[in-house]
Amino acid sequence: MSGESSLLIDNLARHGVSRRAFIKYCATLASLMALPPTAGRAFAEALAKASRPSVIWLSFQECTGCTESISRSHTPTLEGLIFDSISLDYHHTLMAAAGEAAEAARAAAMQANWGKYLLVVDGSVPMKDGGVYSTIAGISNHDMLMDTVKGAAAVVAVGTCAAFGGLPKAQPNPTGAVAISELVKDKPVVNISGCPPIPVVMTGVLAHYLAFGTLPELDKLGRPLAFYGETIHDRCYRRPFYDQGKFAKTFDDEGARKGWCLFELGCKGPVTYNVCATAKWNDGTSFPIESGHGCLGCSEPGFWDAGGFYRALSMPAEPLKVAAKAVAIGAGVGVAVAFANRAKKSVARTDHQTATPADLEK
Ligand code: FSX
Repeated sequence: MSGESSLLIDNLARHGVSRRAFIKYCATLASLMALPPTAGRAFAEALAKASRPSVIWLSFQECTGCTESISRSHTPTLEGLIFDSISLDYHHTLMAAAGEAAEAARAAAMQANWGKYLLVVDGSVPMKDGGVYSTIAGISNHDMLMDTVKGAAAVVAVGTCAAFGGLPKAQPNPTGAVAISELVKDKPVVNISGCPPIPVVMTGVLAHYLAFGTLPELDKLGRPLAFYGETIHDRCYRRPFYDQGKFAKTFDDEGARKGWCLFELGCKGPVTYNVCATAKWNDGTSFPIESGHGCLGCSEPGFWDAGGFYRALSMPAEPLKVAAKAVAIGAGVGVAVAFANRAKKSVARTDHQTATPADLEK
């Protein structure tokens, strides 16, 4: 080992990342989390002083879309994330080793960082027939998860498959797929849902852990409130058309051409919590509704069976009664306080929702 500093800011500098670019990344995250400007700077300072934690990433029943998504993360890039922000000691999809060599790397990472490493999991776990439907190096997903979680500080369930069961759990669920939180009961589990999740949400949770050594405030489904505190509908640029009662009736009628609300074409934005409408995809280029297709509700429990993609929700086509409760956050308030207030604001809004995820099942 060299005597090089393990501080994040020093690692970034060694890899040619300027302080300016780093501050810009922190400002982007702070903005997505609705933190006040001064909190963004405090966030940057805390993150700069962070050391690299060890991360072990297990992939079970999934389509690799989650890894594909984070590898498209614009700031930091996946390379930056691996080499500068975290020490990714095991990731089957990305590492060169396989089989016994990969398992040796997992064991070594666990032993060297016992009690401190973050365990990231994507994909659900097959429980039927002794878990034979998905194995790695002859080890069932269940056994690998339960073995690896023993020395973990916390678990991050990435993607709706890991968070809620997702596509593998869709009827008739031939493998008996279950979510990570159904198996892990003695460690904190953060659910970063979405099929796949938005890259900046994944890196945001890791950045929060790096900066403060804690996991962010979560909603009742275990998701970070900063990103899942409001519905797609609440942040959608087509929302004014919903409020005016202007709806597209087909995908090629006049309303569709004018960009009216897609509610009657089955958009699940009113009952789906995520930041797609503001963070967007592909470096902030667009998101499904901006491309003319309704939200599928992929970040909610019950996706895919409960989607009913082209069936409208059974809720009134009138403006949602959302609490217009202002949350005053003083400019001098610290980041932790800002997060807490953000959580309260989100809960207040949730309390006033007229539709719930249960609508997805109708
Ligand atoms: Fe699932 Fe992810 Fe959808 Fe795919 O790892 S959330 S099927 S994007 O790949 O798990």
